[in-house]
Parts: sequence; C-alpha cells; structure tokens
Amino acid sequence: CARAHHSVGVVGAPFWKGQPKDGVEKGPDFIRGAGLVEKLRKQGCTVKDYGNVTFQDVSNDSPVGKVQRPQTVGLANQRLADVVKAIKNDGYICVMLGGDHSLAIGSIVGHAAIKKDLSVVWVDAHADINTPLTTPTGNIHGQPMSFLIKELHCKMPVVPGLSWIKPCISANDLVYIGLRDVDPGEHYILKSLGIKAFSITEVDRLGIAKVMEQTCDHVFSRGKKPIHLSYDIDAIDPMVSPATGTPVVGGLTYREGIYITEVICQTDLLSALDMVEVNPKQAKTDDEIKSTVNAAVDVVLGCFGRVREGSHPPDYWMPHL
Ligand code: Z70
Ligand code: MN
Ligand code: MN
Ligand code: MN
Repeated sequence: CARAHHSVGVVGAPFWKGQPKDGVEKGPDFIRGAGLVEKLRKQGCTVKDYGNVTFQDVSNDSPVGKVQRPQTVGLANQRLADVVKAIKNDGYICVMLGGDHSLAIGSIVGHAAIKKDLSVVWVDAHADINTPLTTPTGNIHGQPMSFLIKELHCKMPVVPGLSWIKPCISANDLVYIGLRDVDPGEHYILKSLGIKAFSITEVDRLGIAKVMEQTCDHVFSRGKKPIHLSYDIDAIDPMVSPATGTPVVGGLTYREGIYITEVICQTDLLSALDMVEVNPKQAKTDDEIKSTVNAAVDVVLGCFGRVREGSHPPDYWMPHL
C-alpha cells in the first residue's frame, strides 16, 4: 500500500461555532501551511485542493433548549455536505480539514449521500454523541454522532436549523478509539446501543495492534464498506497535540495515533477523512502549534500511504559502480 495510488480531494472548513473557543477556524490554513498538499503529492497521491468553504453568519441564533447556535451550525453543515458530495462525485477520497467536530455532521451526511452504507471510525478523547437533551454544555461539537445514528432518531428532539439531518449510520457501523472523557448520557447510549468502543483502557489492555485488528473485524463483519475516518486531534496526548480546545491527559501516543492511520490505509476502504479540532490559538508557544499541526499532517499522510519503515518506487534503480 506504500505506493498505492490515492486520489485525494482536500477541503478546508474554517468553522468554530460548534463550540465556544475561536481559533479552531485557523486549522485548515495551518495544516496546509505545513505542506500537506505537497507532501501528499510527494508520496504519490493525486491531490485536488478545493479551497476553503465559506460560511454564512446567522443573526438571532439563540439557543434552543441547551443547544448553542443551532441555525449557524446547521447551515454550515448543509454547505459542507454539498461540497463533500461534489468531491465524492468527482471520484476523490475526501479530506475535510476542520474546524470543530460539529463539522462531522456535514462531512458524513455528504459522504453518505454518495456512498450508501458507510462504516465510521471515530478517533477521539470524546464520544461526541450527546443528544440535545443529554448535553451538559450545549456545544454541538459534543453531539454530532447523535444526529447521525439511526437508532437514536426516536430520542432526538426537533431542533430548528438541524431538522434537515437524516440519520445515515447504524449503531453497528460505528467504532470508537481513544475515549477517555465520556459523559454519563453518552456512556448510557454506547452501552444500550452496543456501540463498539475501544476506550484508552482497551488500548492499554490490548495494545493498539489488537485494537485495530478488532476494529477491522468489526467494520468488515457485514461486508467491505467504505470507511469514514473522523479524527479529532485531541485523541492524541496533549504532550504531542496541546493546541486543541479540550485537551485530555493520558491520550494516544504519537505512534499509536499514526499506527491507526497505517492500518486504515491498508484496508484500501478509506473513502473520507475528517481532521478536526486543531486550534492554534490554544497553544502557549510556537512549538506547541508546530507539534500539534505536525501530528495532524502526519495523521493525514498515514492515511494515504506514508509508511514509517520507508519505501521506494517500483522503478527505483540502485546507483551502482
Ligand atoms: C463534552 C460535551 C468535546 C471535543 C470536547 C465535550 C465534547 N462531552 N468534544 N471537545 N472535541 O460538550 O458534550
Ligand atoms: Mn493504501
Ligand atoms: Mn471530537
Ligand atoms: Mn475530542
């Protein structure tokens, strides 16, 4: 897979209003600024950069129950879903650079509109599956999966601005990796729907290689379907990726975080990737920005054939005497 050809469509989604901390809208430009597109091409990918999505502001977007900025987040995700649809229709693997994790709504809805029957692998410290009724914060970046899971539909209130979202993922087709900050309502949902979740404790118990074997077994058990990988940079330990809105100690090591992407790449089923929650403004130093952005870039590169053992093109010719 090291030199397998990948066609990659990159889109930036500079949006932060799914949570209260601005700065995460700078993610796409920082990740591009670190050379993402050039590095993907250097490892053999065909890349089209679709630029950044532009988002409209919605005035008078007052909370509905606890839910903050439902109209703004809803409209942004409708826009994003249309762009992701276009990228998939053009035949690319879609890479969405966030932005906060509420954007997974548009990314997954757009993806699912083109590829029926997806698996979702969600790498995150958080489960992001609070419903508008269980959310302790009201932040929609803590709720995206609740809008997307078919089995939760009956528990979802109608929220103006978000009522267009049609759930498109079965509870059986979702796997979590890296969880370590899960709210009571979320834990109840995971257990009652039997959602496959490898918390950081399972990573400790099994090791990341077994976790990925079992992740693949689970997502392949109902046939080979396209994979949507939704990768929150806060899954990785804040020693490595501190520039994020909600760092949680005791995360994945850099190596574990990258190993996940190498295994996903080898499945050859990756169809869309979200790289979200890089917030340069949350960094205390330039080195913290660098380390976080570098981890985000390496996650994307790992998804598209970068292998740490090194590689050479099939036509490599050894210099000789
Ligand atoms: C909490 C909530 C969250 C990311 C924080 C936190 C969710 N469970 N997600 N940071 N990326 O607000 O629902
Ligand atoms: Mn590959
Ligand atoms: Mn998240
Ligand atoms: Mn998170």
